[in-house]
Amino acid sequence: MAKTGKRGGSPSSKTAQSRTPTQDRKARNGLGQRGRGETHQVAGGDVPVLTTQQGIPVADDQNSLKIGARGPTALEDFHFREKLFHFDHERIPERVVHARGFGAHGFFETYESLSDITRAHLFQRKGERTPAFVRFSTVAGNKGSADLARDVRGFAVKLYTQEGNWDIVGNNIPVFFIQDALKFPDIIHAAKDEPDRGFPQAQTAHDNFWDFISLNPETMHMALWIMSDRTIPRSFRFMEGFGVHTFRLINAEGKSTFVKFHWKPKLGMQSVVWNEAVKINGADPDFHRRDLWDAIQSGDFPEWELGLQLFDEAFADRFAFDVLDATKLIPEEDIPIRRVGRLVLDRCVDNFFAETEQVAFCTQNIVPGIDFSNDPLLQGRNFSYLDTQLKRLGSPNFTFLPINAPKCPFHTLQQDGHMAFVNPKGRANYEPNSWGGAQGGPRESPERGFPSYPEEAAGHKQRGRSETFADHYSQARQFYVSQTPIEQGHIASAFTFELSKVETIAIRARMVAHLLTVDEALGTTVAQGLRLKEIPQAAQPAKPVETSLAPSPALSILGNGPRSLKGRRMGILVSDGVDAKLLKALTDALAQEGATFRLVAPMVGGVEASDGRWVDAHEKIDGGPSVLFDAVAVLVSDDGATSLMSEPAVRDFLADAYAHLKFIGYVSSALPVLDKAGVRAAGDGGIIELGNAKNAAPFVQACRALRYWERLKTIKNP
Ligand code: HDD
Repeated sequence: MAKTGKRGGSPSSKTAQSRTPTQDRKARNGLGQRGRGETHQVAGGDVPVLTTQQGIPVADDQNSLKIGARGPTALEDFHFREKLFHFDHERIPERVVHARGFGAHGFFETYESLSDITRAHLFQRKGERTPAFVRFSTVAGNKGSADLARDVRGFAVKLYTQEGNWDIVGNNIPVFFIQDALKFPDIIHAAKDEPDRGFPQAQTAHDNFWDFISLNPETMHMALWIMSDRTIPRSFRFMEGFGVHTFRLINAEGKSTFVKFHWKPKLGMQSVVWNEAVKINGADPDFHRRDLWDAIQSGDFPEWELGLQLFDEAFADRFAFDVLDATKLIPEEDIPIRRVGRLVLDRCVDNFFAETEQVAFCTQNIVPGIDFSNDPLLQGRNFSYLDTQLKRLGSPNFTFLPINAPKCPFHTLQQDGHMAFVNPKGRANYEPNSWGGAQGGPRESPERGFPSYPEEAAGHKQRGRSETFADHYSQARQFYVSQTPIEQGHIASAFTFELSKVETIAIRARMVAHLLTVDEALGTTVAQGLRLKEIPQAAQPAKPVETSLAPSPALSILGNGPRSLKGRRMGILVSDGVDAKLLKALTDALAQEGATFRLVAPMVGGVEASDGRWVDAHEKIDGGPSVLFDAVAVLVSDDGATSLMSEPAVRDFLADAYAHLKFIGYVSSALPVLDKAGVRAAGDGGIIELGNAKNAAPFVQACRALRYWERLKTIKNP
C-alpha cells in the first residue's frame, strides 16, 4: 500500500522537474546563494535572489526539507515555516462597508486662487498640483462581489496637501439614507446579507432592506436615487461624486462660507440598463475596475472637475430645507456650481493590497481652511472611521503606511504601539519641555495650526431631531420629477424588481404607500407592476409634501448626456473574409473619436481579412458578449454569416445589443444573422448599414447618442 503512493523518480529528479535548468544548475553549484539585492542569471535575465524575510538566500523553493525522500518534514525548515506563517496571515478584515473597491493615483490642479474664501494651501495658487489617491467602491457587497451590483458607489479622495491630508469621503449620490449616524449600523445591517442565511450578496432586493426603508421615511429621498440608474454606472469614469455634507471654507481672516463638494466627470455621466448590469456581472465581474485600469494604462486618464456650491448663513436660513440634513441636496439651479479645479487619475497602483486595500480614509482628515458643519451624520462619521482603520490595519501606526502618510513634513510626539517604525527622534516626547533646538522636538503654532471655526454652540442636552429635518418626501418627489420619462420608467421598474424579490407582501405594500406619497403615478405603476391586490393608502407625511419645488434638470443623467463616444468601447464582430477597408475605416473613425474597440471573432486567434492579411482578435465570441460594449458592429462575410448563424453566443450578442438599445452597424452579409437573432433593422435608426468604408465615420457619429431610445417603442423596456 505504502508503495502505491510513490510516484516514480528520485527526489533529485523531482526537484529538477520543477526548476528551470538554469536554476537547477545555479542551485547545485551554489551560485544562487547571494545576499538580498544581488542578482543571478536565469532564462529571463538578471533577477534578485529569493531570500527569506531575514534576508537568507533560498536554494530550493519547490521542496520542503524532509528526512528521506518520502519521510516527514524537518521542524528546522525555517523557510517552510516562515513562508506558510506569512501566507496564513495574509488576510486583514475587509471594510465593514465599501469592501469592494478600486483605487488609482493622480493629482488635483487648482484653476484659480480661492484665497478670498479659504486659506487651504491647495487652493491658493492657480496651477497648484496636489497629489491624490482615489478609491471607488460599492457599499454592500463583500470584497469579492461583482462590480455591477445595484449599489451606491463610494468616491473617496485623499488629497496630500502641503498642510496635511484632506480626505473627501463621498459617494456618487449627493444625499444619504439617514440623518443621524446612530442609525448607520441599522441601515447597513439591513442592506447586507440577512444574518440567518448569509445571503443575498451585494444586493438590496430582499426583505430586510425594504423592511428598514419602509419603516424609516427619512430614507425616501435616497431610496429614489438608488432605484435610479445612478446605482448602475457604466464605469467609475462616467459618474459624479459628492461630498454630501455641508462643510465650511474658512479664509485667512476667519470668515466662513458654507460649501458642498461635487466631482463632475469630464466624460459625462452614463449608466447601463438593468438587464445589462445583470449580464455584465456574469460576463466580467471586474468590469468597472478593468475599465479604470485599461483607461489609465492606455494613457486615457479619467478626469473630474471639482465643483463648489458656496452659500452663506442667509441662504441657509431661507432655504426650504436644513443644510445640516444629509438627506437633502441643494439644487444646482438654486446655488450654481463653481468649477475650481480638476482631478486627474494618471497612475495605477503598483500593488493592490499595499495601496488600495490599506488606504485609510477618514472624514476627520481636513486641513486649515476647511471645517465641519454640525450635520449629525458628519459628526458621527468623524467619530467612526478611526475605529475601522484600527480594526482593519491593526495598529495606530497605520498612518505611516506610504499610502496614508502625508507627503508634507510631519512631526508628532506620538510614539510606540504595534509596528512603530517612525518613532520621533530626540529626547523630548512631551511638551512643553525645557529642551531647546532639535532635542526639544516640535511645538504647537497658533499661527500655522488648524483653526476651528469659532461657531457658537449651546443648548439642552437631548436625544431628538430638529423639526427642520422632518420633511422626507418633497425632495424625493423633486428628484423624481426632474427625471426624463425614460428614467422615470427605469425607477419604476427598479422598484418593481426589488420589491418582487421581497417575500413579505406587507413590506411591498408599505413601500408602495410611501411611493404614492412621493408621486401618485410612480406608486400606482409599481403597485400594478407587483400586481398588488389592493392599492394601499398613501403614507401620511409628518410635513405636507411640497409639490411646487421646480424640477432640477441637473439631476437627470440622460438630460445631461455628453453625446460623445469618447472613452467608450465598440465591439466589432468579425469573421474570415472581413472587409479589410471597412474595418480599417471603422477603427480609424473610432480612434478619431477617442473611442476604443475590441475585435470579437469565432476564435481568439483571429481571422483572415478580405485582403489576405491576418487580424488578431481580442475576444472569442462567448468571451466578448455585447454587454461589455457601448455599441457593436457586425462585419462578417457571407461564409462567416453562414457558420455564425447557428452559434447561440452570436445570437445573444446581437439580441442583447438590440434589447439594450445599442447602436448596431452591419454589412449586408450579416442580415441573416441579425434576422436569426430577432433584430429588426428595417425602420430602426439605431441599426445602420455600413455598405462601404465611407459609412464608418457617420456610423461612429450616430453612436454618440450612446443608446437608440426610440427602439423602446418596438421592444419592451429592458
Ligand atoms: Fe462611510 C467607509 C462614504 C456614512 C462609517 N464611507 C466609507 C467609504 C466611503 C464612505 C466612500 C469607503 C472609503 C474607502 O474607499 O476606503 N459613508 C460615506 C458617505 C456617507 C457615509 C458618503 C454619508 C454621507 N460611514 C457613514 C456613517 C458611518 C460610516 C454615518 C458611521 C457612523 N464608512 C464608515 C466606516 C468605513 C466607511 C465603517 C468602512 C471602511 C472605512 O470606513 O474605512 O468607518
